[in-house]
Amino acid sequence: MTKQIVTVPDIGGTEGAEVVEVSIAVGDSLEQEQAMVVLETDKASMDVPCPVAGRVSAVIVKEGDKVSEGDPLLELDVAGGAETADSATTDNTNNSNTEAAVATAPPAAASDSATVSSQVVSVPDGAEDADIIEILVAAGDEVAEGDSLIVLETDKASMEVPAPQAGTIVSITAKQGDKTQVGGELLLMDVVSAAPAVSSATASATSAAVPSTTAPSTITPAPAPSSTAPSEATVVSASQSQAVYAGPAVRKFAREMAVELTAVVGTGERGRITKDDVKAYVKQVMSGQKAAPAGGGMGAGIPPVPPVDFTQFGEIELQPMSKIKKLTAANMSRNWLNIPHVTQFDDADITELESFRKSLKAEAEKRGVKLTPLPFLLKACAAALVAEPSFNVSLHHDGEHIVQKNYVHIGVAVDSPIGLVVPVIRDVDKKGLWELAADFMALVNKAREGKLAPKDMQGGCFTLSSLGAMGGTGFTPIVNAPEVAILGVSRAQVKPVWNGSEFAPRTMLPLSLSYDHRAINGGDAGRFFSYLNSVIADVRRLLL
Ligand code: CAO
Repeated sequence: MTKQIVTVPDIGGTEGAEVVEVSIAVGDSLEQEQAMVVLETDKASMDVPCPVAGRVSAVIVKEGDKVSEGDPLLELDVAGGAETADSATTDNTNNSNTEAAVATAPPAAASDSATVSSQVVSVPDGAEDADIIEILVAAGDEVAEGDSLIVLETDKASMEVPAPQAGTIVSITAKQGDKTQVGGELLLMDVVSAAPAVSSATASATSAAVPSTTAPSTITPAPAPSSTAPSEATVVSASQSQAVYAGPAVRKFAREMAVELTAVVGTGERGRITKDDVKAYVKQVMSGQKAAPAGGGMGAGIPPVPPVDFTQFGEIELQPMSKIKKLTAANMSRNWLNIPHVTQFDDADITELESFRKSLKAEAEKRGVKLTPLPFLLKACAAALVAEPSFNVSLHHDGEHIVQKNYVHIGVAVDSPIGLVVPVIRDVDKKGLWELAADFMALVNKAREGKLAPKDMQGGCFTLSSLGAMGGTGFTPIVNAPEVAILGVSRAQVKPVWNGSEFAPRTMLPLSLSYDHRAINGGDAGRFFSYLNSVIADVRRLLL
């Protein structure tokens, strides 16, 4: 048994590749070619396979480390005299680097006179039969050495073909959607080189498997993976779903932006995620159209619902979503994902309230207002918010404070032709029933005519959402952040209620109170709800 250090293989001359995944641990028995570590440069991700079978005795690198060719990755106990599959191990006993053949490759001939020559960039070794999925340059473009030219994709991985030298693109032979062939021409470029033959830059970008004996006018740049890595850049890491299709540069960009790629919808071919898709996702999160995950980063780890081609099941038509609908969808998911909801249910006895309301109907008509149960409920909620101020708060964005409000503005969810809107009635605690009914009617009319101004929908402390006119026995409303609670109202029904000696017919109103459990605890909610119910059951209490 000998100890061997496994080092970073030839990675196309890249310095400081990032260790993005370490998939082995001390004590693991590794097969030859088994993936151990995933490295990522700005051009490609690659699995580093184990060059020889053995047992891991030490893991030298950790995720996030930056490594270059020859740096130690791990130490292996190898059965005596085992031959390494390639140059990626160093015998610990004599520390001789078996990559000498690569390291000592003859330097390119120097030349004093710079010449411009046309160079063909061909399909990299090992990238045959890949799809050409993106052409990143056009004729006339100037590129620097290492700039990505073309993106290829096999069924396992995608890779970017880098420019082997700085130069100007002359023509593009490759076509998006084509399949690559062994040594097939991708594009032609003019390069300025110190020598007409393959330059040292080319030599460093050429892997050991692509010797510098390649015809001088043809450059076959190795995509970042070396001959010791699989022939394609493996872009699927353990932390990101196998279903994610994205190039290495996009993955790197996504990591920099803390975006979990599983949450991004790809618009490229076969759902491939492009940099623009990541940017669009970030934009949506920043503008509040998409839920920012609770953890603060972009990646909530919640996989998106995969797109479905509904035409395979029958005829469909695509209808555009209104702006309000899109905004509601974004706000609902933001609130649903960010707020730990609790919903409590109760039935309020509105028998007396209903007879009082009916007794006021004639007067309401005279005043030109419609008196539904809602203005009464608004008044009762305002009283409960005053009695239980723990509900009249918002969580401060610094995470250190609670904002206690000394005003009582209440929003009412209105189902309008353009979508769900929530106009806010101000100072509900200070207004009488008639004034509230009139304010409410005015706002509902404005909402239905699509005339609400942004200020009409701002500043709410609490929301009332009534589906009472439509039916239903209960629902769980979603808290309308930054508020911390919402009351759902369902359809009142006459029910037999035990009064201690007999069942009496009572009009019972089903209520559901959802609250943000970060701001409100169960005790507060219990007190708020029972006070609310007591006021609804006997509106004379509003005078107390
Ligand atoms: N139980 C029984 N009847 C009720 C009732 C209840 N809980 N609430 C209202 N009614 C009655 C009213 O009294 C009225 O009958 P009368 O004309 O005989 O008095 C009738 O139902 C129609 O009421 P309305 O709809 O005109 O008025 P409203 O005050 O109840 O509601 C509004 C107004 C704007 C809140 C409502 O129309 C609406 O848009 N609700 C949708 C809310 C919503 O979509 N919420 C989102 C759900 S998920 O969070």
